[in-house]
Amino acid sequence: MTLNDIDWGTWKARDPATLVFVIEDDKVLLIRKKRGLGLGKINGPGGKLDPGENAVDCARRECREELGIEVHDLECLGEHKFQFIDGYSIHCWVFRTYRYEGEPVETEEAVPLWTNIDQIPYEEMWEDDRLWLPMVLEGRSFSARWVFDDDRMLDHDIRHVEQVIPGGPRID
Ligand code: 6U4
Repeated sequence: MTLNDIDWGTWKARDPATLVFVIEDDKVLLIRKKRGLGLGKINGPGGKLDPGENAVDCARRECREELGIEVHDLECLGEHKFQFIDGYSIHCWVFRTYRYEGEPVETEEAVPLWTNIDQIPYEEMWEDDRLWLPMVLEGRSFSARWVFDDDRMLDHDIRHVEQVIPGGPRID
C-alpha cells in the first residue's frame, strides 16, 4: 500500500491526536510511553482528543496527565496524517513550546526524559520521527502523510507549509 492508494481528498482520521515538544535550553522533553499506541517507544507527550476537546486543549491535558506539567504558548508547527494498512488512522497535530510550569514526573503513562537536542534517540522512536522532529526543533512548519504497517513505514511525503491550523473540537 502506498500514498497513491488513498483518496486524500475525502480522508478523515479515525482518531485526532496531538504531540508536544517542550524545549528548555539545549534539551527537549521526551517520554518513554508506558501504555497505548507505541508502548515502549520514546516520543513526545500527547494522545488522542477527547470528545468535544480541541487539539490545543488535548495537548495541554496530555502533558498534565502524562508528566504533571502545565504547558503554555503552544505553537502548532506540524500536521501528520497517519494511515495504517489495517484501516486505523490518526490525524496528529504537533506543538512546540518553551513555556511550562512544574517539574515533569513519572506517571502511570510515561517516564520523562530530558534529552539533549543533538542526542535524540531516533532508534528508539517511531521510524518517521527522524524525518520531521528536526523541523519542529528548528521551528519549520510542515504537513506530512504516512502509510504504516504496524510500526513499519511504507510510504510518506512531507511538505513545508506556511502555517498549520490545529484541529477543532472532536465531534464524533
Ligand atoms: P490511551 O487510549 O489514553 O492509552 P492516548 O494516550 O490517548 O491513548 P495513544 O496511546 O493511542 O494515545 O497514542 C496516540 C499517540 O501516538 C499520539 O500522540 C501520536 C502518536 N503516534 C502514533 N503514530 C505515530 C508515529 N508514527 N510517529 C509518532 N507518533 C505517533 O511520532
